[in-house]
Amino acid sequence: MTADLERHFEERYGSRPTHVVRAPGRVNLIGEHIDFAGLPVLPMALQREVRIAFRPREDGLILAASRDSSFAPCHFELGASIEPYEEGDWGNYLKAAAQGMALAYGVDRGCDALVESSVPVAAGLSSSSALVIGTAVALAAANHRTIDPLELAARMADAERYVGTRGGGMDHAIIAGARAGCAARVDFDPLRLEPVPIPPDWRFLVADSLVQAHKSGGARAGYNRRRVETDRALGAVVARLGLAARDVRSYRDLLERVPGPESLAAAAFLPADLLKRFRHVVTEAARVVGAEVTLRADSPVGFGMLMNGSHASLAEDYEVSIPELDDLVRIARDAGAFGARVTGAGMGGCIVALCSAGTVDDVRQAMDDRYYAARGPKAGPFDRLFVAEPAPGASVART
Ligand code: NG1
Repeated sequence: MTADLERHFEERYGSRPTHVVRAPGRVNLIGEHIDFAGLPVLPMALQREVRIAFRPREDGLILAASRDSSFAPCHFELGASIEPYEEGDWGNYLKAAAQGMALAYGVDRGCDALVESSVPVAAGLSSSSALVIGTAVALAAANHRTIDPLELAARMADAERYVGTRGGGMDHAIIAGARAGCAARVDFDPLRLEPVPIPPDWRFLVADSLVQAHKSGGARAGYNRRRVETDRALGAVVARLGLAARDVRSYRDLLERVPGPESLAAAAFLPADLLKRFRHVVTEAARVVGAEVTLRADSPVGFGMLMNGSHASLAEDYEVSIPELDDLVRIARDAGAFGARVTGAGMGGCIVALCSAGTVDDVRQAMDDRYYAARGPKAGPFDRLFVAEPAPGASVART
């Protein structure tokens, strides 16, 4: 695969690349829409990855192309204030990273780059953040900078907001800092990563609904609106409890002072839609705590129940599921999965189902028969349905 990428690079730019970066996609096992609330989450990096072959330039230009011809080649000048392309243009993720690297580290040397990716786009597997982290790692190497992965992750979480999404920091953290064979509990402010090994018999099956949720386009408004509602709910409850807003800036601050059940009781006055958002965040935070315990205890039954609870909350309270995702979740559970849930931002994209080595083939078959067969050959079977392998974080190698 990499040899192929290097050959295409040479055809396009006339000489060999000097480096290849890989940056994995991620599947979030549990802890959805709470990273931006400052609460811990439990994602895992994937074997599906973005690869960038590049060669540093003497000037500050970035020339980039993708092996996927639906993404047009682009070029721009590195700098602290880069004019964005139109909304939805993939080049904005490159610009986000480039501007972030210029602002944070003063990098001024660009590169010629060729990108390829096996992470499905707009599927909740973080293809966008993999591209951002991958670009940042390339620019760091091109400028002879060694940057701590978690520091880079924190900077790039801020940098990706360039595309207009008010996202959290989960994706960048796991993409930059994952350890092979492990999921990780990600804590925020300050960003920390605690690897948690995946027991040998656990299989996380990822299934794409084939409904795309473009966060640089349509799904952005839905994501941001929920975030605003979630913040408003917090502000109202903090005021109701007579707490000082300057002391309680996040759900994490609140839950450190007022435990979940009491916070929920105090939120009963909220209008229905805000109460739902509030309840999702508070209950999901508790599920993440339980999930880490069940993962460490090798209890897939317990973990699966928490995944099911997470899906119900995302569907009913956070309202980011869609009928296709609910179908996939139901099929997985009927076929013997311990639990299943929408993963990532939702409104399209993928589900993740926890199976054992013994049941994973049955679950996969059931999804093929009951979901994909009716939808025709829109995507190869490998593309839409695969077992996630816990991969290491982003890296760069000389060619
Ligand atoms: P995806 O699934 O990649 O769209 C988004 C946010 C995460 C997190 C999840 C929901 C970005 C880059 N990613 O991820 O921070 O909030 O939604 O849990 O904004």
